[in-house]
Amino acid sequence: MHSQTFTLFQLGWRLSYSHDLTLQDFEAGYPARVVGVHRNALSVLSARGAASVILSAAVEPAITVGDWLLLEMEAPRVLRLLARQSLIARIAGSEHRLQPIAANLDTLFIVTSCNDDFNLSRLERYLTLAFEAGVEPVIVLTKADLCGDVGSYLDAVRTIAPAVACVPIDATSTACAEPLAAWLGGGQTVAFVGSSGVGKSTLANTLVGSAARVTGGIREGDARGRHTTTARGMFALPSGAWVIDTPGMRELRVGAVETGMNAAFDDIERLAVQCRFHDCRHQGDRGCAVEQAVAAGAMDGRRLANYRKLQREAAQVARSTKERREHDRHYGVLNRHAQRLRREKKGRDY
Ligand SMILES: Nc1nc2c(ncn2[C@@H]2O[C@H](COP(=O)(O)OP(=O)(O)OP(=O)(O)O)[C@@H](O)[C@H]2O)c(=O)[nH]1
Ligand SMILES: [Mg+2]
Ligand SMILES: [Zn+2]
Repeated sequence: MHSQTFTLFQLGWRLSYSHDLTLQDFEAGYPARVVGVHRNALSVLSARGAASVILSAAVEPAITVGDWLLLEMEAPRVLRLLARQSLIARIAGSEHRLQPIAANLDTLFIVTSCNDDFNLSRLERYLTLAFEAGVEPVIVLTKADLCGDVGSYLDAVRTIAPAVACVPIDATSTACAEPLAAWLGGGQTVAFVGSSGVGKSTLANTLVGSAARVTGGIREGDARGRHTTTARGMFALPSGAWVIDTPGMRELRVGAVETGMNAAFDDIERLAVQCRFHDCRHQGDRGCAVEQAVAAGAMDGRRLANYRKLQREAAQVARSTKERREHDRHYGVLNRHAQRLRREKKGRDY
């Protein structure tokens, strides 16, 4: 575990988190940041140092890496999950549960390689996720050293996200720290997402290694800076930034991401205003400005198809969320009923 201690601000604390806390809260507990999630326990860091928190029961909503908790003063127990400033989550399983990936990020590094992994529709998906969370996306193009034509990849990204930074790197080289430095300042939190094998862990290790050599803070091979690069962990770069390396995801299903889609597909949204019908589905509808743009070659048909696909997914999730809410409400009523019976019984006993 980290032997170092950090101030709250070094841990990424923002004043806005305190809005969620009362004076009583500060008397009962103290804030700590989740740096590791295990099956029945959490690793946390706070101004008091490192601690392990045993989770006694399933906590709803599921706590994730990057979360801020209020821990009990006397024992490392969770009093409360502090309101998240951002959450990257995906939809998992047939029940469409929201599965948190990382919380309280400043930046999302969307990692893809200059090879067969590169896929504009997948990038649009990740961009939607970042915009939905209100987190700045940066597209990191790895394996640029193995590619003879990096320019064509940069051009392709520009067609879907002209305002998003796109940084080609060789993740195995210490030189990659420099073009990424703007997002890796002290107290900044960045998560790496992308398919398996694109170089997320390689980049994480290089950033730890290169920065360590620059500052001389951590010896080569020292376990301190390296050991949390496991499945669900967050660790500090010697620059003071926090990195969350995630395992590659085979599929990334998004939830109800209307805000994110509006931002990721702002060109389509702008055109849609000119469609004849305000509820135009941009799919064979009469007077559709978006389809006209595709026919005229001003809009990529692939992009429109991907937009529709994400919309369908979001609608499907919204439907099943409603079903689940009804289900939960039903069981909630049963639970409350059972609790009242227990209380009444208890009342009689005493
Ligand atoms: N030449 C070169 N090789 C790279 C680069 N980035 C990653 N690699 C290699 O690609 C392989 C996979 O890299 P990882 O860092 O394990 O990929 P990952 O994204 O963490 O994969 P998962 O953990 O499965 O999600 C390793 O052999 C790396 O050395 C790069 O920019 N240039
Ligand atoms: Mg990895
Ligand atoms: Zn339309």
